Amino acid sequence: MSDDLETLRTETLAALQAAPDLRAWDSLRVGVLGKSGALTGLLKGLGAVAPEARRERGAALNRLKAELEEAIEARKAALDAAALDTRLAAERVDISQPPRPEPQGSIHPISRTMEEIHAIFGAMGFGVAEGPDIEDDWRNFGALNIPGHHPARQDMDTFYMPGERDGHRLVLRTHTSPVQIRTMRGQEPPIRVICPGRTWRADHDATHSPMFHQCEGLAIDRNIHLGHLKGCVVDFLRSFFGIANLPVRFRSSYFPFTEPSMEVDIGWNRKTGDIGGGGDWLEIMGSGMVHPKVLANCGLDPREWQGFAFGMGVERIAMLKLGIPDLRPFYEADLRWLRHYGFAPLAPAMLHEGLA
Ligand code: 2NL
Repeated sequence: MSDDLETLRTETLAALQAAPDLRAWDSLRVGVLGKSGALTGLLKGLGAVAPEARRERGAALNRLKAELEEAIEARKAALDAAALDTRLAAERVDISQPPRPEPQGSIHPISRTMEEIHAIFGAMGFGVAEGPDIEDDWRNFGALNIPGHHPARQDMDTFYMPGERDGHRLVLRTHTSPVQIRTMRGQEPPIRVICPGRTWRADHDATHSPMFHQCEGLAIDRNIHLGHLKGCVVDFLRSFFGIANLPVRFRSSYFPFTEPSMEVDIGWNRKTGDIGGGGDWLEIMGSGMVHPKVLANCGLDPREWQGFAFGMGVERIAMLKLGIPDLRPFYEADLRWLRHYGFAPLAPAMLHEGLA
């Protein structure tokens, strides 16, 4: 190989090894193999070489070109690998690090309370029935034996909606009883359902909200009697409050849709607010045997079918169980209140926990 080719070879190989990065590598490549590169220039000058020396020099130039091309590609591969190593080292993830805490939502105490009611009655064999918030006044009042002159029907307590259905005025349901009317009219007994849901009354102060929640329950079968009602309600209350010997009292009362009707009281301490002992009584729910007229309104023969029903306010029993003093924050979406009174999303609903 002639001296000028040997020099080009040595210098290029040395410069390649010294090229610190892909930029330096690329300008070196262009300087040797590019359009006006050193080797390209020598190839172009071949024509001016004397014919007797041209063949040998041409062959030497081509060998040099092949060698340099290979060396240049090899250097690129080495630089690429080094760049990847640097990046991998810089971007390494330490999988032993604990995860960063993320804000987590919580279950609203109303939802949680309804889940607990569902879990307890579910274990007794009750299913869940739901219905629309907008009802007609026959399902909300008439079918339940609530007379037209009843104060609950007056405009001051009930939200009446524009329009009508089958000649009946539309209302926002004032209780979840219309769901039970739908259930009795829609399926054959035996029936065991609870009906949790949103209810509406034109009432707004510290202890009343125009929107609130109720859970009613209904069992219809042959030969259902007051003993079944008392057994289910006492078991429910003791399970819900987690107090095995919770005192429960049934006090005779009146509802148009049940006969006989009973208010249910639990033992508590009026001074401390503690549920359980204390010698005082607190009204907690209403109950009774479904009125024969209500059964007949649903197409059931009262001589064949009987049943019991009950109803409770979800906010009220949630406040008592959880020690929540004020009704209004339930609907204010205050994150501090929700974090304080909310429940972990994946915690299962309690089921007969705390019973001795
Ligand atoms: C209360 C009282 C009660 C019912 C609700 C009911 C439903 C049908 C037939 C008969 Cl379809 N009764 N529901 C019965 C007794 C009491 O609730 O104080 N609720 C907060």
